[in-house]
Amino acid sequence: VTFVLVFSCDSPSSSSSQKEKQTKLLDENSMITEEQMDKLGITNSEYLSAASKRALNWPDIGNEWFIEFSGPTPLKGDLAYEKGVVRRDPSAMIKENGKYYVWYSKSTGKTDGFGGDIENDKVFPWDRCDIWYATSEDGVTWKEEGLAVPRGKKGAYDDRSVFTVEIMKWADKYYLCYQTVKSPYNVRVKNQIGLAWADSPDGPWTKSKEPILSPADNGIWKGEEQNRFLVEKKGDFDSHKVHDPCIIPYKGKFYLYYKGEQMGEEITFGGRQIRHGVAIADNPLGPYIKSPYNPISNSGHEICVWKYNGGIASLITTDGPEKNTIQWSPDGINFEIMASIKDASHAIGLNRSADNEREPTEILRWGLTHIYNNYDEQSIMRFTSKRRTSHVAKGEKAK
Ligand code: AAL
Repeated sequence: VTFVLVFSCDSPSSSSSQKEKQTKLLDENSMITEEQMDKLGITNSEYLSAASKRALNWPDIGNEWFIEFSGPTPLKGDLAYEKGVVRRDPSAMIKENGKYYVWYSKSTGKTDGFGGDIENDKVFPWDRCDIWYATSEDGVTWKEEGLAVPRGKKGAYDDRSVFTVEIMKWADKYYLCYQTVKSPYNVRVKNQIGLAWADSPDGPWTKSKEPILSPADNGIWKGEEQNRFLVEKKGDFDSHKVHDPCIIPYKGKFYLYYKGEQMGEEITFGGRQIRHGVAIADNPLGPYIKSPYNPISNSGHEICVWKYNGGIASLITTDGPEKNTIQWSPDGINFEIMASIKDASHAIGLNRSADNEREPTEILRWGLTHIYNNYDEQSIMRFTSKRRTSHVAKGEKAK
């Protein structure tokens, strides 16, 4: 429902206070009801603030998607904090052989940044990573099982780092999709997405010879300086980076959700220009064709998507004007805000063994996340979340 408001301006000289008084609702269909006024706490329908006008346009949704996160709390066993080690960006967990499995980026050593010898330094905590995996019976105490997917040989598209991995199980096969970077890792480097597959979650993994997704090539850098903010033309939302891939089998196809970073990224009123896109394939191995509807979000950071009620839900965190929302789309493309939340966990590894359809956010009841112990060390942690339907003080009864 769109509320159309008319300001009848009798003469160009009408004062703004007169105009406010003349605010009227256009037609019966968009009349404000007593009930709406009462629910939204609007004092006088003839004096609608900009905020009240926006509130009147809010969709009529309940609190079914509204949740609060708790944690993060440390994991035990091999995934507890380890000195000098980066373990980050956990994949979703799948339950196989009576155990949870998780894959993640692992590297060691301090992070040097971009100021030094790029060829030999470690520019980011996620530089010089390989993909490792661990298992757990209870999701709290983990055993690191070993290396799953290593970086490629010198000259390969993934020779510098393989990281930020996701798992998909489909037709008794396992697929890992992940970010790849080729050396040298300078600030203008474009990364890609790789894929590996196996008949068992314990591998061995076969890597795709070519990347399955690359950034759009329609941006133009300005000059030769290694500066990602200098552009002649920015290009598509994913002209610089394709990050955080996650493949969901959906409607007989494979939807690869990813985060895009744009050449010449700016800080806007919502923060960094980070958006999500989707590329769709008929086969898990690809080819993945980017949707012409991209970008499909105007905000977000790490991809966190799950199936619910015939559609796809998405947790949008960190960047952009719609950060800290949970969104849902009936078709995997057209997302609407279902809840505005606070303090969501980052880089979530969802529990894919959860009963998704039990309620919209069932899959978020617990899962994995990561924290920065410091810029050189990161560890995987655990979060929980719960629905929140009332706000009561100690000793007070909910309705
Ligand atoms: C994360 C993710 C990607 C980025 C870096 C490692 O939060 O968005 O994985 O490349 O940071």
